[in-house]
Amino acid sequence: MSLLLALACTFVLEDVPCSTDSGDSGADSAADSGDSAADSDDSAVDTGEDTGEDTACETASLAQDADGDGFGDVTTVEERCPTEGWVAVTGDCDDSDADVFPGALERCNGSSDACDPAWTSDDGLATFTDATGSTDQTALLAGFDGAPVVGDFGQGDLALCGGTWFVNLSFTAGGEVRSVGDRAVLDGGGVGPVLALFAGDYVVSGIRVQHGLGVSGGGIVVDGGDSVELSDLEVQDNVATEGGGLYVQGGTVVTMADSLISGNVATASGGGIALSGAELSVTGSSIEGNEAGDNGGGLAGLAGAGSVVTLTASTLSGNHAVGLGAGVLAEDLSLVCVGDAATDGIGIFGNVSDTKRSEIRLEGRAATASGENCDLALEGAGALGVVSVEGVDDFEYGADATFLCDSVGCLP
Ligand SMILES: [Ca+2]
Ligand SMILES: [Ca+2]
Ligand SMILES: [Ca+2]
Repeated sequence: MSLLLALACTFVLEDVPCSTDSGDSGADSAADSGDSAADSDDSAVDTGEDTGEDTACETASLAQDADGDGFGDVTTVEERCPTEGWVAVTGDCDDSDADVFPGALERCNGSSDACDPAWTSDDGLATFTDATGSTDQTALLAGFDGAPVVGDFGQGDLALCGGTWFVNLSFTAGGEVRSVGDRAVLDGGGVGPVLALFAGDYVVSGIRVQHGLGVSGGGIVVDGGDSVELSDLEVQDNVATEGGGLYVQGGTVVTMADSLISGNVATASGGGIALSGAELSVTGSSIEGNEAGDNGGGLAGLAGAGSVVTLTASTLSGNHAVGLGAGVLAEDLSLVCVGDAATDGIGIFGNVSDTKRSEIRLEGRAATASGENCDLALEGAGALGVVSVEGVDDFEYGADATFLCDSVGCLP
């Protein structure tokens, strides 16, 4: 028996220190103090003295809980001594994420956080995550057409899963607004701007922005942000005085990629987009079918603060202005259009003005426009496209045009 006890003691050495061997007192010699593996010689000394209290722990069927959420990974179950990191309850479907376990808050992230076998999608959920963790916004953001939820967020990440959200949201310290899974629709409810971004860095992706209403910006307003990345957006059917779809001011640098700005209306200038003192780089996007009650059917760079717009591999077409600049009105704006000689329909063409024919209108001394392989008309089109320079002349260009214009005129 003593040999068995000694072996058991050695086996459980890590978990049940043999120093708790209270029964050994009196009989164990001084040589016993170390209780190391070399202790095996103790067997003879211990004979008849152990009381049995130093037997191995009471084992149980336990699973490893690597992330410490209290639920173990069922594939790790084994019969063993109770130890920190091992628990009796299984069911953790991701033992590397402490926010995923049976009964956990279901977040908009494209997987089941509650380890629910019946889970199919997160559609209809909204989750805001900041430094303090994730909170469910689903009920908070449940507005109605004509009565959108007006909400302010600090720094953080708003994830939206599927569905339509009637909201007028403001962010004041940077963050992310994104769609997960099926494209989420943010609808301004015809009441206010859908999304307003102030100060900080932002990433906005995957959402559709519609039915917003504003003065400077109907769909998305960017004012004073440090850097803003817009990608894979659909900005449609918004209305404002200036910048029906998007309005950027306050020195912000905005990049927009793979997006559609369509069907927006400005009662004054910039049917699709208006800028005042901002920089916008557009890549792989379409600005089409927007309307301006005054100038700049697709885009307007407004007077008063210098702006820069670069259109690369993008199309600004089919827009309509009642006044000047069917496609683009450039006041305090430097416009650059970089097209593609190998592809027809990359540039600024097919826009209509009720007042004066022009794809691009330069107004004032600060306006410039340049093009490189920029289509100002489609190949084989009957009419050329016009760059109209205030008080100077109209300059005509076709497909793949290269030009450089300022307040004095255009070259070549
Ligand atoms: Ca766990
Ligand atoms: Ca977990
Ligand atoms: Ca989820």
